[in-house]
Amino acid sequence: MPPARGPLFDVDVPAGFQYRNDFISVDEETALSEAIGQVEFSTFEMRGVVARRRVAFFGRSYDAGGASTPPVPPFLLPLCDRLATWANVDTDAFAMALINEYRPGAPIGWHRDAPQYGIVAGVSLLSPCRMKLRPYVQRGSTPGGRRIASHEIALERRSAYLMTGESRNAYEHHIPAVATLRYSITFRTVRS
Ligand SMILES: O=C(O)CCC(=O)C(=O)O
Repeated sequence: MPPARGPLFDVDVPAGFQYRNDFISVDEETALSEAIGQVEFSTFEMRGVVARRRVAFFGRSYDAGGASTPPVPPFLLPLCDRLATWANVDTDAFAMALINEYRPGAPIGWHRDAPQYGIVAGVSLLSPCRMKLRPYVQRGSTPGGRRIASHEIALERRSAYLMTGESRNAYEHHIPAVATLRYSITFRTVRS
């Protein structure tokens, strides 16, 4: 049976996906981008390939290849707090944060977030992009070939999304190459 879907205004999204425009103000976007400008980014390998985006992990991260990660920096805490209120979890529950830096031409490939994580909350800075989603199937369990997206959502700059439930667990997502610099800030609850 195909996964259930939920309506979002006039956009069809998988159940459990929520989206809000203007989640942060222009001034907040400027302040966050300036602070991110001081962050040290690293390269990241996805399935053995060095990604074109760069990353900065904080808190209880399972993606840093065993390297210890610094605590979530103070400049991210008000945003974490606001997203936690929206997600209806304690701020402390968002124990992991990731900043992705997408320079022009950088995408993020199809993936489902690591199973150690629960809810994913993300904010987009500086540049819009499109997020594509499709039902997740175990790699190698279906014949090869191109699988198309079942959903496509415009993520405006200063917007936020929440991925929970079906959209988080039964779907994978991908962002095609961006045209201009984009940062995303994502927080994840961590399963103990
Ligand atoms: O840039 C985004 O909003 C998506 C980030 C993402 O999918 C990830 O970090 O796993």
